[in-house]
Amino acid sequence: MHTKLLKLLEKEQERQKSTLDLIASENYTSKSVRRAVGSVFMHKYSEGYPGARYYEGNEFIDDLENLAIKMVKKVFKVDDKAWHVNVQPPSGSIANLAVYNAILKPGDKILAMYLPDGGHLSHGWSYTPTKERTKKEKEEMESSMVYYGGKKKLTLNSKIFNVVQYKTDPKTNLFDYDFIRKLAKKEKPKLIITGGTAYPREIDYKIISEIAKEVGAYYLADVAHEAGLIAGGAMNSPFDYVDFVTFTTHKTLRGPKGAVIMCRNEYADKIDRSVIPGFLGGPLNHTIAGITQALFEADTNEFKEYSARIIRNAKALGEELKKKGFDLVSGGTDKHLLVIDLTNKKVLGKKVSRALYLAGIVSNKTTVPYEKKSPINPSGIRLGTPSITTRGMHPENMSELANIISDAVDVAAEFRKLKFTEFQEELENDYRIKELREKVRKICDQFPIE
Ligand code: DSN
Repeated sequence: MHTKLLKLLEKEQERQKSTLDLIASENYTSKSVRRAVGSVFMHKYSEGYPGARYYEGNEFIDDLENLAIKMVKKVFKVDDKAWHVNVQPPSGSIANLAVYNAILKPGDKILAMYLPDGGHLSHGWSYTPTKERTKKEKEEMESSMVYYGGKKKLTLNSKIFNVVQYKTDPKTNLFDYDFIRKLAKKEKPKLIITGGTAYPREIDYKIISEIAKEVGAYYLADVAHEAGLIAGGAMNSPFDYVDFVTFTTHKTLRGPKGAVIMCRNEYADKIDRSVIPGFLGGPLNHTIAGITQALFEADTNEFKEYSARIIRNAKALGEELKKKGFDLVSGGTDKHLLVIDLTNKKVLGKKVSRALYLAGIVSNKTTVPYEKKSPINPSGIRLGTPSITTRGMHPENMSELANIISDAVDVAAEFRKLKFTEFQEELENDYRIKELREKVRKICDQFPIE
């Protein structure tokens, strides 16, 4: 390897080893997953599907893709005859677009979760810049429970489809299923989507499927965040209720970055033709190999225990943070992530996530429900436990972690009035942040990664 590249690789390895990753959508893969991804599978072109490829030389790639599909069905415990699997989408966004492309026509209506409440860009997002917003749009963004979008169509799907978004209840930050039912009856969407990146609670797939049936809509559950927790039996499975499931493979499922579409068999051809030639040329066979290895790892009792512990850790961390006066969106979590509204701490997400990073804790800023600030400097941070659980941490370790987080936020609050660069300089030199950084290093040594 070229020394310049090797140096970067070593630096990134050291960064990962010596920091605690609390980004809810990340994880550490096993050496075996990394070996599969770094393998000769990456050299091969294999446009098409097993048994029907455009290029020669695909006999083992066919076996690989069939094995991946078999393992997806096994791990998610779906009826082999009722469900179809496509393991080729390179990302969750492409997987979602491929579902829309398979079943919708331009102009069709999609009902999905509001992005700032924790939905996802790939479910459609448009907005009107603050200065140009009408009173009605302002009200829609800040207090209404439904959002009809703005002038600026930021994502391809919002340019093609008519996206309406439901929000959480402003008092509880939970979904109000009666409201979603009324909205669906009024809007008559062609597709209802659930799932996203920052809704800390279980989603009631059964109720949404009933609503979808009542209004004649397809139902897509995007379980990118929950996939590993569903595979491990720690969260409810959507498969009895939905038409389509999409998920990424690198979050709680602990594989390489990639994605999977699952659909009821009747949509198999539409989905496959939507993925290729609709979106892809050759699939990333090395990624499919890594996903297959991750699925074998997910098909074990260890993984079952791991996925349950991710949630126990998140709950324990949430409780410890609450003791420190942190305000958790929806009051807690049913899964692997916590969304903290920092409004009462008087310092916003951008500065807090930087303060935590300087202390060795990697997180991300996030919007909170009914967000009033810009997404560039939103009111919240999101914390997740998949990676620290992979490191071997348990609920009893969460109090120490909460103390470090709380102390770092206190320091951030002290310097909150400084401009961002000055704030960062001040914190880099602050002895308290340095002490916290040392504590984090010790935890990293105590719970090493492979
Ligand atoms: N970027 C992912 C997340 O952090 O949740 C979603 O795509």
